[in-house]
Amino acid sequence: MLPRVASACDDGFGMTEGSLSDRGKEGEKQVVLLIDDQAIVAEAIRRMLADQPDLELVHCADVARALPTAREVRPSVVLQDLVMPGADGFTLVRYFRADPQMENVPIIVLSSKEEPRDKSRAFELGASDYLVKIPDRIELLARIRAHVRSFTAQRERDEAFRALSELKVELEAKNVQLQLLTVTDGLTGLANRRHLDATLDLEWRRCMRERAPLALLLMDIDYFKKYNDAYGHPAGDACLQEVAGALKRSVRRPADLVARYGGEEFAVVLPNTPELGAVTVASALRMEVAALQLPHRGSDVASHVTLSLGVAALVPGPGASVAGLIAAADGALYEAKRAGRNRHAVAPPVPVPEPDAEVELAQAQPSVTPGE
Ligand code: GH3
Ligand code: MG
Repeated sequence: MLPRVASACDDGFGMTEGSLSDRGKEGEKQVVLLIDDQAIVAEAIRRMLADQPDLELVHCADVARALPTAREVRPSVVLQDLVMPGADGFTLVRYFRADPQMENVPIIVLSSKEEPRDKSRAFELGASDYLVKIPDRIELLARIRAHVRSFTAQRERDEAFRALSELKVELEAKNVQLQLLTVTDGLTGLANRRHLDATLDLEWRRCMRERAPLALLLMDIDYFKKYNDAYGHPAGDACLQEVAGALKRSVRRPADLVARYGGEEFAVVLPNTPELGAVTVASALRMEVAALQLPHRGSDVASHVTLSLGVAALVPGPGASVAGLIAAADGALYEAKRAGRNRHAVAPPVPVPEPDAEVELAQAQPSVTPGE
C-alpha cells in the first residue's frame, strides 16, 4: 500500500488524492508532515516513503499554511525546510515550539547545506534533528522512525499518566464520600452512632491526658410517637431533620459533636466542658428546638415540638468509663422525662467504682430543672 500524500496546501504537485478528513479512518498510520516549497524535494521524499505502509506523508508547500496544517493533520514528525519563500524556517521552528499542540512533535530540519551555524541555531530553537537535502533514504527512514517511536511512546506515557491522575482524583473523591457515608446518619446528616462512639473514645483519652472535663448530653423528642401518629411518618422524618439542624446550629466549638443516637434521640459530646457549661449548652439546645415552633398537637407539655435532655460531665480518670458517662447521661434523661419532659436534668457525679462506694452511688439522684 502506498503512502498517500494529502493536499493540505496548494502545493502544485498534483498530489491530491484523498482528503485530510479520510485519514482518521486508517487508524494506525503515523503522519509525516513535510514543509518544503521545492517540488523536487517533495517528490524525492514521497518516493522514499512510498513503500512504508505505516507512514503517511502530508505535504505542505506553502509555509504560511504550515501551522494550521500541522494542527489539522496532527503529525508524529515534521520534516521542514529552512529556506522557503516568504518565511524563515527558523521562525517556523519557533512557532511550532510555542504551539501547545505542536510543542513536543519532533522536527527534522532539512537544510541545503552542512552549516554548523544553522545547525546550532536550529537545535537551539528546538529542532530535533538536522539533515542535509536530499538525504539518503535509509538514513531518512531510520531518523523518522526513531523520532516517531519516541514521540508516540511519550504521548502514550502522557495519556496513561493523565488517565491515572484522573482516576486518582475520582478515587479520592469516592473515598471521601465513602468515609462520610460511614460516619454520617443518612436522614439527618449528623454524625452517626459509630462516629459518636469513636469520638467519645478519642475525647475520653484526650481529656484524661489533659485532666479536662468531658460532658455528654443525651436528648429525646417529647411524645414523638404521638407526633408520627398525628402527622405521619414522613412528617416525623422531616421533624427529625429540622431538630437536627437546630442542634447543629446551637453548638459552636469545632470539637463539639452532634450525633443521632437512635430513632428520635440525639447526643452531643462537649470536650473540655465542665458541668456548668454543659448545662448552658443544654438550655440553648432546648430553646433552639422550641424556637422552631414545630406544631405538635399530640404533645402533653407544649403546642410545639420539645426536647428532654440528660447532662453528665466528668474528668475522665481511672475507674471511670465512657459506658459510665453514657449511663449517667441516660439516667439524667430518664429523670427529665419522669419530672415532666421539656427540661434537662443533670446526672449526679459520675460513679468511680470503689469497693465500698456502690451503695452510696446507687442512692444518688439527678437534679432536674423545671420546664418552660
Ligand atoms: P417520650 O416523650 O417519652 O420520649 O415519648 P416518645 O413517644 O417520644 O417515645 P417513644 O420511645 O415511645 O417513641 C419514640 C418514637 O420515635 C417511636 C418511633 O415511631 C419514632 N421514631 C424513631 N425513629 C424514627 C424515625 O427515624 N423517623 C420517624 N418518623 N419516627 C421515628
Ligand atoms: Mg421521645
